[in-house]
Amino acid sequence: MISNKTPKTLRLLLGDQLNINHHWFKTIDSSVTYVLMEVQSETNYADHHIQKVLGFFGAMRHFANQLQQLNHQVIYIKLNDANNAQRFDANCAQLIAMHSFEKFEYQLPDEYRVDEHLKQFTQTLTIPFSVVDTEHFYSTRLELKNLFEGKKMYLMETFYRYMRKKHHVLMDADDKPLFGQWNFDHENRQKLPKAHKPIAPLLFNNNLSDIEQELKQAGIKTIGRVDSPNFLWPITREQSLELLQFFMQECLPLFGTFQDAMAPNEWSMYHSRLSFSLNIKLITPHEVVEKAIAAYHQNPEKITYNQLEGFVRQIIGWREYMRGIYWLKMPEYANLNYLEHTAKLPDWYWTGNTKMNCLKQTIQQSLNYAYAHHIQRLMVTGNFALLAGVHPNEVDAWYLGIYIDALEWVEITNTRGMSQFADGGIVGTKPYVSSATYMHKMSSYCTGCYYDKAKKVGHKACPFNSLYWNFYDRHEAKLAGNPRIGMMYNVWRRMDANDKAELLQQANIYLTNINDL
Ligand code: FAD
Ligand code: DLZ
Ligand code: SF4
Repeated sequence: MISNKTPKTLRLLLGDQLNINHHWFKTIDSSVTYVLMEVQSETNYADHHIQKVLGFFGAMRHFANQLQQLNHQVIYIKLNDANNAQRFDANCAQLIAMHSFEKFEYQLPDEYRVDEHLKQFTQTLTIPFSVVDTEHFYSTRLELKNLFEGKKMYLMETFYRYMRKKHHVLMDADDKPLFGQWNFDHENRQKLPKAHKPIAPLLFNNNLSDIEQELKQAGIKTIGRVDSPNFLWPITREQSLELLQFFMQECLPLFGTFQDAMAPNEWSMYHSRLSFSLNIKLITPHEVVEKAIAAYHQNPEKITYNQLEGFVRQIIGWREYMRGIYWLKMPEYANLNYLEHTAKLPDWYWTGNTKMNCLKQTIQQSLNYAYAHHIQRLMVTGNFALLAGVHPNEVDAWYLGIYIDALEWVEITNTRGMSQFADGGIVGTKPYVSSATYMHKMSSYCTGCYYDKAKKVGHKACPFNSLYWNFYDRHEAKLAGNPRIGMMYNVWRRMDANDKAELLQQANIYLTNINDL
């Protein structure tokens, strides 16, 4: 006789799989046990920011409690538990043997590394196993690959339009983009006016001091600072929804306008700071997009369409696109170094102790809050690392550790691809480099900086200015043919020979003394 009884099942939940609306949790089944575990394989694969580890553990512990309160059976392995084998596979194997589980189930990991780890683990099992979707993203892992099958270019804009059409987001009844245009960026991206004070960010005060003690006890190496009794990031779905609501009311009306603006001591401006909640799946991209559209309809005078479109593009465009590229190109992607960069990351990336105000501000706020907004990541820290010729492995390691939202699937495509051009143009069509001109256009960092933004060479000349030309000169063979930057090579080639030599000499002095800048 065939029995209909569910086999005694162990279901693994990773730290970034905290989606309470997953179909797994719709029924209470006494034959199913969920396991969440704090393990050193995850705390130690990078030098993480203390706020990142606390955020993950705090959210995982809350989620486990929530499941228990809903009457699900849960095993929670804490970092310092006596039997913790400190790896997903070893802990699961131990539990399966100890409790005689008859089936093992897990959700698709977002990272290639963990995906491989769990695939290998399941090959060792003598019980049946299965893997299910996380039910979080708009697109599947391979949807971008299928869309671009046979194509040489993987344009984000093509993917974005496909997503808009497929999910009928910001489309009219005739399946055309609202207001006849896909992209309203030309109305966005202004500098912050002098007298303008951005809204203060909504902060939480979760007490995570116990977890901080446990990390100390275990000797986990972390970077950055934290006020652990008043942990400021959301760690529950309720808090994430509160932050989402705050964004819609207070930030979305100016999101696009000041999306690229930077100012000293303003660490989040009008950005949503939802990336952590999204990446650990406390909220879904669908609900973020739906809430933004609803907020626009409720208040069209306050939230103009360009703000809404700019924001929606980040979520269904960039975020899903980066994930698609990741699953298309891994594992090769992690070794790409198109520009053959070899330098070390300057020491001050870990302290913020540099005289360059833009870098000092961005790095210090990253150490204080485990956060910097997109343009700070791209055009300040990323820009400098690229100009300085830093090896992409070093740049990746820094980004993977320092930001609370950093998970490889979204970190590496942004860092190695968009920011460092190490993929030779898969994600971006040109390297994002700039001199002090851009920094001054989009920020007020240059005012009050030790260096002079207008000087290219000599005492106190802004390092970005000579490093910028040095970068183009060094990579002429690889970049001059790029139609988006050919114009810069015309300027460089027409420049007076003495001026060129002086610029290269200045760049050389800065690169040789990079730790003293
Ligand atoms: P907002 O500006 O409010 O944007 C809303 C949301 O859009 C974000 O929460 C995010 O989910 C999404 N989004 C926006 N831009 C991107 C993008 N380029 N790629 C993917 N999603 C995007 N994002 C991460 O989530 N994790 C990372 O590890 C990460 N590393 C980055 C490294 C570099 C070098 C660069 C240039 C960007 C990186 N990003 C990363 C993308 C982006 O900077 C962050 O998503 C964003 O700053 C998070 O802050 P926010 O939630 O306030 O974003
Ligand atoms: C980032 C992180 C950290 C620091 N610690 C843990 C952990 O101890 N246990 C866990 O399940 N997840 C952790 N995470 C998130 C994982 O790295 C993330 O779930 C995988 O990388 C996804 O592939
Ligand atoms: Fe940065 Fe140069 Fe401006 Fe100083 S002058 S803030 S180093 S761009």
